[in-house]
Amino acid sequence: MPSRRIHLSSTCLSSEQAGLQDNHKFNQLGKLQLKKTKGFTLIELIIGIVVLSISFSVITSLVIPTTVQSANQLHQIRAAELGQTVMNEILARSFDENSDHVGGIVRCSSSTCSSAGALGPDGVIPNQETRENYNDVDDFQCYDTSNPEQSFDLTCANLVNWGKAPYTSDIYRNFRVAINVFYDGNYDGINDNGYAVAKRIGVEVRAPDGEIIAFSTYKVNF
Ligand SMILES: [Ca+2]
Ligand SMILES: [Ca+2]
Repeated sequence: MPSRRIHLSSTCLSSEQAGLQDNHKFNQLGKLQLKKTKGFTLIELIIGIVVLSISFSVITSLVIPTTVQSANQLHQIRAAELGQTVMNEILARSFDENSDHVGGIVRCSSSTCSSAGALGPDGVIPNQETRENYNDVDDFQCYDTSNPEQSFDLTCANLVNWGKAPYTSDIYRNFRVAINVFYDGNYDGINDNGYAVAKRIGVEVRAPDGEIIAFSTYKVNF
């Protein structure tokens, strides 16, 4: 009999303990639920901001250079178009002021062609040739050999307003052109400083971003 009493007492204690454990679990669950609904801590927010900042800086460093490259490529394409247009206009003219401008059957010689120092627009100001009546390739000479950068601002060859009249659109705004024509009989790109059978025509186009793209070709005295 005593052993049975003890057993009952033991059963009662277990029930109480079970109740306490249930209460403990309930409290823990409540704490968890509270934790879930209380939001981010300050440290979590700071970590999030840092991660976002790093992500944005990576994205920006990838996107911006691509945008700049696209702009550069657009400038290069338009500079090539402008350079080709200028070159075509120059090549449509005769080799020299003293060439036969009609048909080119008779060509000038070393004694009759313009001297190296006389290359450029012919005539004396105010009756000097202008772009509308240039008749030989070196009339377009517009280059300061002592200061090539200055060449882009020279007013000779009427090139300051290149891209405007007679061109109907102003699509080459802020593009500049410099033209250098000289005798170069052995095609080495070096000025012969005297008569030769060929003239080198150099056209440099400066894009709005400052990049200079150079073109060159030769007009031969046929
Ligand atoms: Ca001329
Ligand atoms: Ca000339």
